[in-house]
Amino acid sequence: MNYYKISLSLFRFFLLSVLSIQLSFSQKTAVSLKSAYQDDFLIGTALGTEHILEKNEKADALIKREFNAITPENIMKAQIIHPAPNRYNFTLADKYVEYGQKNQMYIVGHTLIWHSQLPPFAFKMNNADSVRIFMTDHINTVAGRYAGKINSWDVVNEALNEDGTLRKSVFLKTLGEGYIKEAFDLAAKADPKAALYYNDYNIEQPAKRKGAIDLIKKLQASGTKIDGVGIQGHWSIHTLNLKDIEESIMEFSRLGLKIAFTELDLTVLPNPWDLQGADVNQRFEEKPEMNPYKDALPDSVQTALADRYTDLFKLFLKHKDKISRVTFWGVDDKHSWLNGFPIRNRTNYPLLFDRALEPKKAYQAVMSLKSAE
Ligand code: 9MR
Repeated sequence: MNYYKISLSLFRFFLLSVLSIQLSFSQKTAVSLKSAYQDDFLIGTALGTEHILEKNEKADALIKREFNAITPENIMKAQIIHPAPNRYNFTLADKYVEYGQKNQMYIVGHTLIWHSQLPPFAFKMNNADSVRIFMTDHINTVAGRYAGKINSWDVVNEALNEDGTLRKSVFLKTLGEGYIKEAFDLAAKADPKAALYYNDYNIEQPAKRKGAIDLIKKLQASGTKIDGVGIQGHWSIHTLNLKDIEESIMEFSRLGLKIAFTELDLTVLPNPWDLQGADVNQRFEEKPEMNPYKDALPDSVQTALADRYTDLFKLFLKHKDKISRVTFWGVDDKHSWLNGFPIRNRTNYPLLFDRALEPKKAYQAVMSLKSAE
């Protein structure tokens, strides 16, 4: 009898130990970026038309497995969604929002007011009235249509020059600097539930950061709702500046804002002109020496990319209480805009998934930060 009881409790003990080992194993070995970082911040990706239409089964499975936030890379830009004064084209944007809803993803709207990718008619606007009509109609119609469905809007995109002054866009020239407040107020009214962000590149750099801080302080002082700042994060493995990024996280968060890294990618290609950022109007001539990894990425560069991503995500984790989301600008290397900018037809490797949609060393590096915690 005693012998029977002892073996029963030994058996129970054994069973419980196996179960708890299994449990802690499954907690430590997350199967995706979004599950690894679920207690920290959202992990997003930018979707192209082919992703929204679920054209490629492997890409589709990858997106649903790895990411819990999405941004439309192009299809919500005014040029596409608002091609003529009284004409809107919502086909793809509707599909994008449905895609996010059915997959329970955090849905970002990108972007309401941007000087670039405007429809041809908007470039012809030359007085305050016509620009105000465009802006009001655009924000009311687009943000209004998706009210309650979009979780966060990039309300104004790239309003600043590198020295922190305001970019002389059609909006600034006709409406003055008040256009930024007008845009945020219109968005807050059209979709009161969406988180409203100011989004820009290089705003981690001191001069431009100061411009962004001044702009945000003015909005706040005037009672305008602004919830966060999007630091785009188009960086390079050669020049990544963690100090600037950390200072920006601290300074923007002191304004009471959430920080999102909205368009993260790390170019590995040479950049002799020391070009930084993402001004889509800059292009440089094609030269073979500017495309050194045409056929494959050497191990040393693959490792350097993984190391820079490790540095970045360590910093993000250190400040996870201030960060709402980290979104990669694209799903995989083949799909990245950096294959065509600032020089056309190059082979770049800026993301965590390769051209065959397989995870790279950089992916393992980002994942292993969490299993090591
Ligand atoms: O990745 C986008 C690329 O496909 C477009 O051709 C380009 C112009 O619309 O915009 C790219 O995305 C930009 C984003 O919307 C705003 N920040 C800079 C991004 C890279 O240029």
